[in-house]
Amino acid sequence: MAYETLIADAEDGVALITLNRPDALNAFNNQLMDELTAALDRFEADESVGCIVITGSKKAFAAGADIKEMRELSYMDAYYTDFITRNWERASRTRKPLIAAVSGYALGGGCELAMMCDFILAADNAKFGQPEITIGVSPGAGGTQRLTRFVGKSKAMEMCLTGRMMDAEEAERCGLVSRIVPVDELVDEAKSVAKKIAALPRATAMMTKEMVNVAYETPLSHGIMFERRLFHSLFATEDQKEGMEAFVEKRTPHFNNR
Ligand code: DAK
Repeated sequence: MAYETLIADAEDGVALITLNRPDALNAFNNQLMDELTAALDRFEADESVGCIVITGSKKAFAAGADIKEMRELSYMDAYYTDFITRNWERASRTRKPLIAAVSGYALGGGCELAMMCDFILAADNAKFGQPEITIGVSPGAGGTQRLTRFVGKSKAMEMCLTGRMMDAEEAERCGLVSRIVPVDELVDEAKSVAKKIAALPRATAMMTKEMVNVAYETPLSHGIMFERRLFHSLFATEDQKEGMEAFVEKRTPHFNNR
């Protein structure tokens, strides 16, 4: 598929999706969401890919949903067309590890998309925010829920109620991002982390991701039980045998993703 709003490539086990609507600071219109969905579908199906990175430009990861596209919508339009709901949760349903490499603005839907990824690497110029209230709406793609789980009620409430942006340092301090990287090194660093993940046993990575995600969705006791069951099942994989044998034999493991 030829893309017009993003660039998608894969090499060395890593897929890189670069959002590319520079004139609108990568704001999400229907076309971009369709193309992002298609790219994620494609890389999930591509056996050579073990990890996916989503990034934007230096100035903007994404400035949110396209305000120009949605400003005329009526309530009835939004409700009956299930406005931009159709493919919005696609990123959060990705089974392979998915990293957001964020430089510049990640606002509204941009912040929400980053939070749907498994973790966020932030450039030192990154700015996160849920400014929807300043244009008369609320976060609509999970921002009130995910931001609260990431940073706690007080900060999430302040950000959603005021639209204030937080910089990369504050985002790292409060656990929204895993770490900060100089802006010029962000994409290379994200690719290198992704390459490391892609070289590890695929099923183990996918199941580990499921386990961590379950921690967000269920009471702790259910999450622990879910983790236990999937942990047991990993003893059915060839890579578990290889990994542990290699450890005991003091050699490098050769995983085959089985
Ligand atoms: N939409 C459309 N165009 C945008 C845009 C946006 N979100 N953000 C920026 N642009 C455009 C600007 O209009 C401008 O275009 P021209 O005027 O040159 O034609 C160009 O990008 C450059 O922007 P600025 O001139 O404003 O650049 P500055 O450096 O001065 O400011 C800024 C950068 C990021 C601070 C500013 O552009 C800004 O505040 N942008 C809007 C941020 C925002 O309010 N975002 C939240 C949008 S609401 C849902 C799923 C998702 C959503 C809701 C529901 N469901 C699944 C139900 C999401 C909603 C949202 O994200």
